[in-house]
Amino acid sequence: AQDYLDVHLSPGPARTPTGRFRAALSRPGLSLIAEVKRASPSQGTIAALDPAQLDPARAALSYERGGAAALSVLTEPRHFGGSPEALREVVAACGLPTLRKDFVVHPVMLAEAADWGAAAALLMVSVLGDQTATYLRIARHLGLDALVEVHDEHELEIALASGAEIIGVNNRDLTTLDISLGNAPRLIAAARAQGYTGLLVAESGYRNAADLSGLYALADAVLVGSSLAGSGDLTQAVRE
Ligand code: IGP
Repeated sequence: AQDYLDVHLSPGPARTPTGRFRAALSRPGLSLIAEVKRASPSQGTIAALDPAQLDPARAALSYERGGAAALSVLTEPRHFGGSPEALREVVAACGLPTLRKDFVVHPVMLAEAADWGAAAALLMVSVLGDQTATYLRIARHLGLDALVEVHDEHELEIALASGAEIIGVNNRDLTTLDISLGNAPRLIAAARAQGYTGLLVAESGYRNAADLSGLYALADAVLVGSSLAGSGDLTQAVRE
């Protein structure tokens, strides 16, 4: 049955995994994944202090100069102001490994990510449920790393059982949009306590260097979006 799935759900040619996204996150210290995002359900259109930041490629280059290890680009248009072009432009302009950030609900979205030059794609356990392991296999077949996102204990169990090599814990509850900065540390500690040896990423709601202080001894990477568009000091903070 798995062979059938691998053949029939894999909508693109097999590619050799580069592991570039994973390698960038596994460097010593807290790696920054900087997110290119124009809008969000919680904030509406994100105001940029510097209008140049509204151009995806220019934003990406400034994040690279600021010390980001990897990039995340929203491709979802309706709620996040994203587009395939934003991802392609970022990949063309910037050498950092880049994640396709979208609500992946079909394998073809992973083939698109690979075609557009992404090194990784987001897989949300809240969306994929017990299909997460299947989507992970398809991502690997296409040469992509996967960031498997969870928000609570139940989703963490599914992610751990799926064989995910990178697990992200979202501080934002996507049903209420509420942020709780204690959520990522709590679930990251729970994953380590269960012997998980993969990479762990804290996601969402970080506004300044002080917000990151609890993460250094705990997480491999932090994913920051909105606050980078408005202020330049977080990339500096993470590099030091
Ligand atoms: C970034 P913030 O609060 O720094 O802008 O958050 C990122 O974590 C957030 O955009 C995000 C997201 C998602 C967006 C996390 N998981 C899933 C869309 C879909």
